Amino acid sequence: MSRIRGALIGCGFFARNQLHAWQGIEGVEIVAICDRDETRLAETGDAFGIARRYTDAGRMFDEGGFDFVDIATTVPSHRPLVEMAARAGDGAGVHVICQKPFAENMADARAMIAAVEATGKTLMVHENFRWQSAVRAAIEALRGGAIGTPFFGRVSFRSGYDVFSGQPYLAEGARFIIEDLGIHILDISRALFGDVARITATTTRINPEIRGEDVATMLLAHEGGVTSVVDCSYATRRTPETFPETLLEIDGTGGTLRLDAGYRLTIQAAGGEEIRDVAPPVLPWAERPWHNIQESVALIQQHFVDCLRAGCAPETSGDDNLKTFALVEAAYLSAAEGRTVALAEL
Ligand code: NAD
Ligand code: 89V
Repeated sequence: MSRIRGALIGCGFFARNQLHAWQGIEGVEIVAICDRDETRLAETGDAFGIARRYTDAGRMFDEGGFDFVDIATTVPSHRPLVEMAARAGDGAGVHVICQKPFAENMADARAMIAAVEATGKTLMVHENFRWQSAVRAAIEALRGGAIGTPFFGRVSFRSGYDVFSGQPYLAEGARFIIEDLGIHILDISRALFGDVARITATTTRINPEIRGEDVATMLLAHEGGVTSVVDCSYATRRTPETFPETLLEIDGTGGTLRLDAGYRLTIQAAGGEEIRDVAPPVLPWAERPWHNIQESVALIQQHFVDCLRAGCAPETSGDDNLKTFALVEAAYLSAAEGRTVALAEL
């Protein structure tokens, strides 16, 4: 596969990061964009020099001429758009990237995975936090055995940053922090410690101006024996404000790993200590403090292209991400019913 052509649906708040990142990936061209909102469509097309523009995704798929679709809309449209992508080209389908949260419920997620699977095309969920370079450095150190076998982990995201001005829909849903942000942090825990057998969660809402929960504390029993705490808050006001950093505390049989505020990675093992600055680069189109997330967008999209070229499944394939999505559903169930939930229940 030499030149890869893509189309993007959803020209909103986050899509511009994806479009900038595509511009930096060799051999890829975004040939068409779609948004129901004509103003956003025109602004995005002009900003990125994309001439083929659609307000109707069905029409875009009918006219075709691209190998993959990058779905950057919010969750209610994910299932219809993924199924449209699978029906494209008289059922031949196109490769699909879909933003998180992948689906509204487990049944939809399973149907979407099955639809793409039937075409033999690649499906990747845009679950980018595990691709943040600081998080990646920790994942690689752990997988490389730097602290022996892990037995405890804390994966923590606590902030008071105003995410609602850029993404007003976050204040409106019955669900907020686990579905939007916790999903990333749960996925990092899975990337570090493997799949999860049971979860116990509590949630609360501190900010009276939003509908959903803005604090969640989750205890995960991983199948391999690790216990991890995944804690998320958008009600934590302190300096320094660490948005959007995920902090890590991991204890292993041979040492400890900490990823502290300011992207400082400390590994203590075998009587020694290594401290590394793992701060992400600020890409030319990026801006602080989002540069951390923005770099991970470029990295996950490069990974998708590498997988297409190599003919292998992306790390966050539909099947893989179903396990992260199940953790979200299980966490809400646990918090609602005040009990530990086995993932096998879902
Ligand atoms: P947004 O509301 O700003 O943009 C979504 C756009 O999609 C809108 O312009 C809307 O008109 C368009 N749209 C919706 N349904 C459509 C349809 N059927 N056909 C054509 N256009 C349609 O949302 P956003 O903040 O950009 O978020 C989009 C997605 O990205 C969400 O799922 C969100 O959770 C996710 N997100 C991910 C990250 C990350 O780091 N991975 C960060 C922010 C947002
Ligand atoms: O990454 C995200 O999904 C964003 C934010 C960092 C604000 O939670 O919605």
